Amino acid sequence: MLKIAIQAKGRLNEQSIELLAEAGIRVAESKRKLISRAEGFPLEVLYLRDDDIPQAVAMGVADLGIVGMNEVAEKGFPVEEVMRLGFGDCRISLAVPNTVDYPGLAFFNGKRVATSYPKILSRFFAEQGIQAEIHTIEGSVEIAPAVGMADAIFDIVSSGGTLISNGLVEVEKVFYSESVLIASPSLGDAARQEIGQLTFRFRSILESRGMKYVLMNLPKERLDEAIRILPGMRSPTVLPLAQEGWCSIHAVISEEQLWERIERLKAIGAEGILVLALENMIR
Ligand code: PRT
Ligand code: ZN
Repeated sequence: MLKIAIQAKGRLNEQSIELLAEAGIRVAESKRKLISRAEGFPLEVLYLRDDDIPQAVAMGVADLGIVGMNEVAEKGFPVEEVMRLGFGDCRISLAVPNTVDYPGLAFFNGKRVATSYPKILSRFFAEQGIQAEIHTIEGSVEIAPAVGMADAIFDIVSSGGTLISNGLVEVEKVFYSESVLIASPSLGDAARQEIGQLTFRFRSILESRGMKYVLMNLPKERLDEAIRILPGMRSPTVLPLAQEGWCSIHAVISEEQLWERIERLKAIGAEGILVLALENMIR
């Protein structure tokens, strides 16, 4: 049976459990548990701190893990990135006090930079030929400049609100991250096959996000024009209507395209347009 490590509590915990649930896999919420058996798939769930997940997977304590790319890159353990999971988006950026007149990367030469991501930062500085002092601190990195511990910080940013409320400005976006599914590199064929079943479910879920199922009635003579407007998995589904000269068209459209396409379809005579949520799209 596969073992998957997820974050016990924190930003990725809920969405990891939600993704599993959408894939038909029910797991206990962590609350003081270390390990639990899932329902709906042969899977054991290990609840860990996110910092420990890359190592647990590299050592084979867990076969799989759900964790931020930032942790994978910082820890540097040998794990396979199986797929990106589309949540936990953030970036790791360099930020300086808003009183600094920032001249570009050269600013960091000889400066003290506080971070919880020293490896990613030192790699970046080495590539850019910058010589700075990196101070590793865990937590509350954003207050380091105000208390005189550092001249700048290198930290996770998502909305940017934390930087602003600490009088800091984001000046270099260095590393983009989202949650990923990682796998132990030493897995056998049987485990890989089970992982394939799991990732098939995850891919279907991710692909159907942001998609809508659209149905409408249309005069048959405008069908060719409608097919050119509508994308589809292969092509739109066309069904006859009882009323002579009319048909019904069904198609899947992304949310970004939805309104523009609907306006064009209305313009060629589409009526009774229904837009439905799409639960899952299995290719
Ligand atoms: O206890 P454990 O070690 O498991 O959790 P943790 O406290 O180390 O991590 P946690 O739960 O805070 O974050 C887990 C993962 O979520 C991170 O490793 C990232 O991959 C991802 N993530 C996404 C974030 C953010 N967005 C984020 N905004 N992690 C942290 N933040 C912090 C950021 O540092 C800032 O201080 O949230 C604060 C608010 O950000 P703004 O820019 O929205 O204000
Ligand atoms: Zn952590």
